[in-house]
Amino acid sequence: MNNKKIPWENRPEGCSDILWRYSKNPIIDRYAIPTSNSVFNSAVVPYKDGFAGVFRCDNKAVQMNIFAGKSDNGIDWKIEYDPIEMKPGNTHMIDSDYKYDPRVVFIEDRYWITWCNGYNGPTIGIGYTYDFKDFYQCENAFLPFNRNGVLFPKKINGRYAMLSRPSDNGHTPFGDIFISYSPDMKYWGEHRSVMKATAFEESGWQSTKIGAGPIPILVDEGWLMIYHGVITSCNGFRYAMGAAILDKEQPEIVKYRTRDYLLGPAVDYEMIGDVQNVVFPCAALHDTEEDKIAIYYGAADTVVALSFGHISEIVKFTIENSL
Ligand code: BMA
Repeated sequence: MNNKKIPWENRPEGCSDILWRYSKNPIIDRYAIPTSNSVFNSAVVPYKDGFAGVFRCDNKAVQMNIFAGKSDNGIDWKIEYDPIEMKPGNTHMIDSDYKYDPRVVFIEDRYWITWCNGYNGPTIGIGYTYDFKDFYQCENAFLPFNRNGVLFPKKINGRYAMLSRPSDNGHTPFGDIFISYSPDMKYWGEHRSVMKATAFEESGWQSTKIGAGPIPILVDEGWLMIYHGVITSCNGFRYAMGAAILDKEQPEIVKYRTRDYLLGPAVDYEMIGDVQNVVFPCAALHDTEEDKIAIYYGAADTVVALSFGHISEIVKFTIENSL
């Protein structure tokens, strides 16, 4: 990997929140490339001397696709003007009516990408790249309908592991997080339930549906998983983010899970946009030694924003405010 510092800004004076926003948010504008209507729900990783990413750019026909990008500092991004063209990976080329909400993770020798793939409805697409130039598309992980496929950064008990959220073909008024395992990134099974939406009176913000966000991070207490939770209000869905800690060896076991959200839509670019009141985390950069995390999230389905926190504080808060 690299020694590049992750983006960072100290907690503002007088703020006691566990996560705080970057003062120059949003970091990526909706018109970041000439064809885009919106750029949001995107994923970044350390790459060579800087960072690389896969970005969700909906075009002005509002067709959803994913685009590669590079950055020196993790904040200023140069996104390719053309969408990623996939070549066949571990199968012949399969249909993809649309691609959105990518996640990216380095495992063993390459960067794996998962996304919501349009194949007779949404399901989880899988691909890989070594260099963010050539991309290879593999078998879909699951049958439709499914969204929010998030890989763990290493094999667990010798198998790849992926979180996902079975859904419907529309805007899905339900949704729990499951885990599945694979020996080869092609065949997925041993599907287990991980975490459900909550009872409204226990924790309203995550009572309609939940979905994994960034790649889980290994900490002493287990896998730190940042996720989104949704409440149905008179005005429709509201997306906030929280954290959970999953067992290291058996991630289907939830050890702790926040009752309170860590960051909810509260500033203009999160509350106003193509879809109001959405914060949707898809990636995080972290520095364990410095105890820092930078979480990338889509705001109002329109732009990309950045928030910061200390890993130890998120873990402590999750344990002390657990459901
Ligand atoms: C989900 C997905 C996300 C989107 C969210 C809020 O179903 O489509 O891409 O951010 O809804 O609109």
